[in-house]
Amino acid sequence: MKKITPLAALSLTVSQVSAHYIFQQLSIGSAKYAVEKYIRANSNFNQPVVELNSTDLRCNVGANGKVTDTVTVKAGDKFTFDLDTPVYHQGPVSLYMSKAPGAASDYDGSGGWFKIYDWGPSFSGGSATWNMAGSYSYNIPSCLANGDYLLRIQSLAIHNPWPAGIPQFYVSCAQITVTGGGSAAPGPTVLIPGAFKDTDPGYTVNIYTNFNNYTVPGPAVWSCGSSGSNPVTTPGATTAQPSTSTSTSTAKPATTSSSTTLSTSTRSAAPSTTTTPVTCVVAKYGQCGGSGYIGCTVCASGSSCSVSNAYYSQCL
Ligand SMILES: *[C@@H]1O[C@H](CO)[C@@H](O)[C@H](O)[C@H]1NC(C)=O
Ligand SMILES: *[C@@H]1O[C@H](CO)[C@@H](O)[C@H](O)[C@H]1NC(C)=O
Ligand SMILES: [Cu+2]
Repeated sequence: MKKITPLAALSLTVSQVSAHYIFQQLSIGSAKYAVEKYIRANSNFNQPVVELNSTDLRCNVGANGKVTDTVTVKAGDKFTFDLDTPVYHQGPVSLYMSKAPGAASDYDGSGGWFKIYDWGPSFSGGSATWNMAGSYSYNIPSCLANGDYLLRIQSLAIHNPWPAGIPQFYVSCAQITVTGGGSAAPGPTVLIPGAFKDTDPGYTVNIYTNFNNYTVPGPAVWSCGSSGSNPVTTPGATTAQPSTSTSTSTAKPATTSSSTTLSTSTRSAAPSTTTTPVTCVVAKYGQCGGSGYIGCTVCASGSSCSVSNAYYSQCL
């Protein structure tokens, strides 16, 4: 006879659900939708995901595409994620996107993810402040190719320093259809799980001791001014500064030199030289191939291009 899971254990779990927070409500422009409308509903209330190797890191526990509705957003337009309770754990908040091979509602998030923004810390007088808010707004990159995407927001809570504490990921995904965009190839992209490691300085850091600099985990931030295939720097420690570009640019391959990108970087992905590299190189863990991928396929030395699935090959 099968052993029955004690119900006591289950009810204990339920009663342990304490108030954390969750990104639960989406707005497009000034239109604010109902809670969980266009945002994938999760099954763990407002608790975090802590396992770095879990597919729950993509869109949260139980958020596997049962939301059938997808909202249309014009490239360049503003979106907002509202929380049930404002973020109150220190750590960066980041925005990611991943293009669905078909409908966003059918997509499991197994393809490549690129990052479009980080809210990192500001350091001043030996201490850091984080942008802990009840809502976070940004704009869909105006050069982004049309189609269905998952739009993912993540608060990485590092208030209980590793390894005694385990950083917590508060994540939600919205299902969007981008229209009026360009033809940029965003990158670098990463897989989730895989993008975050317990060796990342931004994961293991103790924010209470000698905390003077911070590198937000994950790939470099991509924007319409940065190439999808060259190493780019991360505007990590900037204040919230949504792109206000309204240019619905004409189709233009993302080969722009990174010389005009923001230089408020806290990351030194590549020495910033004044000369443009002759050949492209994808950093380790970056995307180097996959269906629809048109970026660089040369992996940094010490890594080689390995097929993860039909949509994604990664330098490993
Ligand atoms: C994830 O890591 C934990 C801890 O190392 C391990 O117990 C678990 O089996 C792993 N799960 C997967 C899906 O690899
Ligand atoms: C701070 O900078 C040092 C030197 O570049 C680096 O080794 C360290 O990983 C950084 N810390 C964080 C938390 O990013
Ligand atoms: Cu919490």
